[in-house]
Amino acid sequence: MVPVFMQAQAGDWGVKKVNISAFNTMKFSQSKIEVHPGQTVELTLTNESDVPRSAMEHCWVLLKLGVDPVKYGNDLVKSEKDQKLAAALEKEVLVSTRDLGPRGTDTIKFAAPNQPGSYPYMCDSPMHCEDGMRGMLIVK
Ligand SMILES: [Cu+2]
Repeated sequence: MVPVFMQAQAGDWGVKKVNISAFNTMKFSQSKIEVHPGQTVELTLTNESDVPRSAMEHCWVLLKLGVDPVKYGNDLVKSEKDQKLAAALEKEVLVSTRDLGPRGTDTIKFAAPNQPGSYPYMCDSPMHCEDGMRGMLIVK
């Protein structure tokens, strides 16, 4: 139960601007982002790669609380031949950028979840998350 005086503050945090670079070392430039419950987040992802799009794409996907990002990434590969699994996985995503080719950039604006906790984010290209392309959006 959130005290009433705290509820009144929700949404008054201002916009949190976040810039994240995606590198071909299978890392994001940030593995931790801190936001307030319900805060507006303006997130820009830039793919710093010059590897051709056919070989390397990056994106930023925010998953629901409690979803294992590595399992999600592996299931996503399997879901290419499994529509039921694909539909189930769609429900585990809160928000995502587009898939970006070399030097690509995308900005998304969304409201952070209201429920405090650590929300996993990841790149959903095959094996990228497992190889380290992930982090946590911490709502507190
Ligand atoms: Cu990636």
